[in-house]
Amino acid sequence: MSRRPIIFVTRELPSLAQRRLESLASVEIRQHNSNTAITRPQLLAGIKDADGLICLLSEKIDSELLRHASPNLKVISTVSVGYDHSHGLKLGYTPDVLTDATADTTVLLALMASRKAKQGLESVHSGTWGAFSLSRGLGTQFTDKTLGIVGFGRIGVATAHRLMPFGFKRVLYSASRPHEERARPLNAQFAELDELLAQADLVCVCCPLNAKTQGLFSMDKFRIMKQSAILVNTARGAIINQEDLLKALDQGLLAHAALDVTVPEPIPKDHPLVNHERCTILPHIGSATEETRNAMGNLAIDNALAGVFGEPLKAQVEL
Ligand code: 8YV
Repeated sequence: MSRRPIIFVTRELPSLAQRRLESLASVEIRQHNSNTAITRPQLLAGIKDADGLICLLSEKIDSELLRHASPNLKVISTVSVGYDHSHGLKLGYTPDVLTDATADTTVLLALMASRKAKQGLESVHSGTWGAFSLSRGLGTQFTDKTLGIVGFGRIGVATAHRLMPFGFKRVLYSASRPHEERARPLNAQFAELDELLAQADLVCVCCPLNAKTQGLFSMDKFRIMKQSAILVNTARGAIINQEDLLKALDQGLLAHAALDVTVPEPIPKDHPLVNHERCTILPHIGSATEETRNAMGNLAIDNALAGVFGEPLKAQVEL
């Protein structure tokens, strides 16, 4: 190629990664430099003559969009571990670097739910804290309970390692197949999902969204869960049927749902789940630390550079 390859970037990257991006000499960077979401026409215009694309998961790259892309477009580099994009081109993603931050967020939500942090925070903010009570606002603890991990990949395993020191007596995991090596240090047992749901006191959803997991948590699953169980989802909103979740919470089929991911995102502030006293929602902050977002940005840059120069990507989605 006689000219420098063009990489189109749909968003400003975290500061360190952004600085690196701006210092690249071997490629021409074109960037949608606003912190607001890129519109579809802007995205179409951006990829018209690009050789590589760095984008977010929320900017769904579908086949219609790819038809408008430059014939030179060689690589899509998503700044996410999730890759529910259209395939057909080399697709880079950012696994591993966000495992710790996402597992940390799962622990955060599990503790918030078990210790009724939402209620506590609301009482502080509304001035209804009141006199000290030995019996009000009591949560539960994890000592001697059963932990259930749904999806035993990097994030599921890291979550189990973080949670076991809280005193769980055992950990069950469900996955498409047993993972004996990953399970051994945790003494974790493989279980069918229904068996896991019947026994777990804390259920952490750590599986990818795909045709099998879309709407996986619906009424039939909530009916199996313990009424005292806590459900945490840091994976994808669409894995849970939210209408069913609302009904299940109203009917007391589970104790609390703590979600970092919802459908849609952002979830409207008047959505019944937002205002439900037994539902805690965070605004998709799973990977939102300085360290992790910079590492994701850097890995996305590495993937894009490798793609435009015809080299193997550091982290390529294998389909
Ligand atoms: C991203 C995520 O920050 O990596 C993922 O799959 O959900 C988050 O870590 C977000 O999707 C931005 O692309």
